[in-house]
Order: sequence, then structure tokens, then C-alpha cells
Amino acid sequence: MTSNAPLILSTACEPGSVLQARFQEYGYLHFKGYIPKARCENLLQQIVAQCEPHITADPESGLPMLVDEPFFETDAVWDLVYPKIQSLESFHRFFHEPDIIRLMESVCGKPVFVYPMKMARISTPKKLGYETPPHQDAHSHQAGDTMAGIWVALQDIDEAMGRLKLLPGSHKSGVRPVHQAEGVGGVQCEIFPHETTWHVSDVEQGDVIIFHSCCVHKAEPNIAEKASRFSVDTRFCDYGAPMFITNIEPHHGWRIPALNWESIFCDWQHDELKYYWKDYPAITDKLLAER
Ligand SMILES: O=C(O)CCC(=O)C(=O)O
Repeated sequence: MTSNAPLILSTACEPGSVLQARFQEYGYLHFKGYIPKARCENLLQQIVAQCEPHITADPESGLPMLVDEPFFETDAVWDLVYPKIQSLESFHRFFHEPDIIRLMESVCGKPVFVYPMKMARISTPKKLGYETPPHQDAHSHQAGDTMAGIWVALQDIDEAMGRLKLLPGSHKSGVRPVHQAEGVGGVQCEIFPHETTWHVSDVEQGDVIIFHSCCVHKAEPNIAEKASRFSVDTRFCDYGAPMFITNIEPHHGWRIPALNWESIFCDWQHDELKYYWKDYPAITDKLLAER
């Protein structure tokens, strides 16, 4: 039997040492409304526009609604819309805004490096069993010790819409064995018998969750009628820490033929984020995660 407890709240005005201690204790930090809503709404509407006609913004609420067949990462519709989402300059820029970098630095206590790979998540209703299974990013991103994930809710997300859940303290047991599973990422990690309480809450547009590379996390199924859930995330590490080479690829660039940086950059207005990682001193092809 598993149970849920609410996410533990942190605030950006707490001292870095307090945030770092809480991060080491629970493996994650939840910041309510850290990113201005208008910035999230703007990105949400740009991303939803790429999903037309499969998902559309409700004319009254502006919320993304599934119009036709449900889909998940790697389905044909997703493969069609995802390169368009990846091409949005605003989507990549989102994680390089000074306030986001400041938050990452406060959690790390050091300057940080933001991973090139940026992820947009679309959780549609009626795709039960295909939600993200429990996993550790240390495995999926071959990450070293100081890597963390940063996840931002682009809209309010309630219990029906597929919330993000975290297993508190799970980062303390290292990288776990995995087995194949349905759902985003295709693998599931081991959960130990004593790990029965997950942390999860409804979140609001602009909420940020930062999680340790070994913190086990998963998504709940979206059981809403039509409401689709959109969030964005990336990874970061202490500046200079090794980053495994696959993280310099666009998300899903390894399986969607036309999804590469040249095509992504095609309509960008600015150059400074193009290949910003080329001088990063620690891109490695040696596996980092202990297993
Ligand atoms: O948002 C989701 O559905 C899953 C996010 C996740 O698992 C991740 O960022 O590693």
C-alpha cells in the first residue's frame, strides 16, 4: 500500500544553506509561484499552438484541451508536433532567464551549467498506463552527482491531470536497477518495500520543482475528461561537473530524423544560445551514474 503526503514547500528567500540542507534531506524542493505566471502562460500558448489541431486552447479558459485521439511521447502525433515545439526559441530561453539561474545557483551554492537538452511534457487524458514510470534521472541522463532536474508547471495542475510525484529521501540509496516499462522513458527503477509514502500536491502555474538526480519520481495518470497537462523541464549541474555527451542532443533528436539543432535554430532571432555548450569543459562519453 502506498500513500501520499503533500510536497514540502520552500521559498526562494530562504538562505541557500537552508535550501541545500532540505534538498539533501528530501531530494527535492518545491517553490510555489516562483516563475511569473505571464511568462508561463506565454510559453504555454506558444507550445499549445504547435499542437493544433490535436490539442487546442479552450476559448474561455485558455486551458489546453485534447480534441481528438490521445497520444504520448513517441506516438505519431507527438512526433509531428514535438519538432515544432523544440524549434521555439522561447522554450529554450525559458531556462536561461536570470531568475531561474539564480534559483539553481542558490540550490547548488555554486555557479551552474544548464544542460542543452530541454524537455516539454504533454500528458493527454485517456492514455492510462503510459504516464512516466518511477525513475531516476541519474540513469536516464547518465548523470553525475551534482546534476538536478528542474520542472516548471506551465499551468495549474490538479489531481486529475497527471501530477509529478516524488519519493522523498530516495536519492540517498544511489542509482537503482531498472526494468523495462510502458510509458515515457520506457524504464522503471526499483522501489524498496519501506518506500510507501510519495510526496505530491496540486501545483500552480509557475511552480518549480527541483529534484536530485537520484530522487525517484514519476507522473500520475491524466484521468481528466479533456484537459491536457503541459510542463517543461531540463537538467543542470555545478559548472564544470562532467555532463554525459547525449545531453547535448535535442530531446528525441536520436529518433526523429529531422529533429536536430540546425533545424531547431532555423528561425531563431538571437544567436547567443545557439551551441552555447561548445566551450563547456566537461562533456564526457564516460558513463557517470554508478550502477
Ligand atoms: O512531467 C512529467 O510527466 C515527467 C517529468 C519527469 O519525469 C522528468 O522530468 O524526469
